[in-house]
Amino acid sequence: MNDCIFCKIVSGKIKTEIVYSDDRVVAFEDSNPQAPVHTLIIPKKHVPTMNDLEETDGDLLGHLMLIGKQIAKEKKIEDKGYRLVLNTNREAGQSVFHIHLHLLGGRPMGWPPG
Ligand code: DGP
Repeated sequence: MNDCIFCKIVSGKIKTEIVYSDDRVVAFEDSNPQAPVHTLIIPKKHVPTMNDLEETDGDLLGHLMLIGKQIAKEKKIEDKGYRLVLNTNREAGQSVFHIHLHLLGGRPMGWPPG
């Protein structure tokens, strides 16, 4: 999508610190971190929301989660704890309409989330 910020990060038009990249996903640091570790893992293909995923995207979604786990290990928060969060639509706080998994950690977190 031409006007999608995250597609521009995928294509390299917008420069950001890339933490991980492969043929299907890219991970980079969130520009407005909410925790000491706040990394976003996104699919390279443009999918606006969770609601747009199809049965055939199951492997992709699983891959996003597994890369989140891998980065949590690299950032040494795997034992203390971390969250993998995927906001869907406005009421849940989604502001960028290209799905992204938030990896959050490095501090204690409350529940339920605000
Ligand atoms: P959400 O509110 O769940 O849609 O999360 C969007 C996140 O994306 C938010 O935490 C800030 C981050 N973000 C938005 N634009 C950019 C950008 O251009 N670069 C980076 N690195 N992060 C961005």
